[in-house]
Amino acid sequence: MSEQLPLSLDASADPPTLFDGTTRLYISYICPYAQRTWIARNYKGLQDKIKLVPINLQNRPRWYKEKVYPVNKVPALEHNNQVKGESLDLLKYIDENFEGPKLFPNDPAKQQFATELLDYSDTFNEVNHPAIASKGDVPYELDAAFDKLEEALAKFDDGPFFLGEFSLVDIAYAPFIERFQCGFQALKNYDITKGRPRLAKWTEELNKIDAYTATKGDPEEFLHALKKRFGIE
Ligand SMILES: N[C@@H](CCC(=O)N[C@@H](CS)C(=O)NCC(=O)O)C(=O)O
Repeated sequence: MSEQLPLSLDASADPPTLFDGTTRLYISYICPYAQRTWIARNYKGLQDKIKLVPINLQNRPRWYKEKVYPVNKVPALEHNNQVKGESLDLLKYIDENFEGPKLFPNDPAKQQFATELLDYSDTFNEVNHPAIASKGDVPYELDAAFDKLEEALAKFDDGPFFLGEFSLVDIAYAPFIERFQCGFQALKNYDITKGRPRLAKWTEELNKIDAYTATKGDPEEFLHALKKRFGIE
């Protein structure tokens, strides 16, 4: 049965009873960084152990910055009387500190490749964002960035994911690829999976994972947010 998602808390909402022993994951439904941690929580089957607390970023409650996470961004995890942030750090933290299927492999070759791909994820996003706003065809750098992913998917052949089996690397990329796939198709008529069979298979297999599909956003909302962010008519 799918989880009943809580409503986002805005400036008028009271804070939760902080540091009462409840583990809370502060997210925003529209934030790709937060989505990473939400997928990890779902995949490890921690729906009853980690409570989702969605925040309305446009009309944020003051207590979030003042009492929960002074950095004032999502995601943040309240656990064991501490609040931690940064989505990639949180993926590892959730994997190491909670039960459920492992997201980080034991194989040293896979661990090393995971580190490389996680390090590359910010660069990948930095190439994609201006490409969406660029005039005319997509720039060469964008093709190269997706070709790099296609190549990475060839490295381990024991499954369709970056490290073969599903891992935190897929989780790190999924929310962004979801948005870029939709944005490039709608705004540039560019299909990121065309001529990239491994990436096509990756998206197909990803979309069979409930932990991920339960977190997917509305494509219309993505487009609206992208157009607003980049001033596209
Ligand atoms: N590096 C951070 C980035 C998190 C982030 O930028 N979150 C955005 C929402 S998608 C946010 O909270 N923005 C609020 C703000 O900057 O005021 C991570 O990976 O967790």
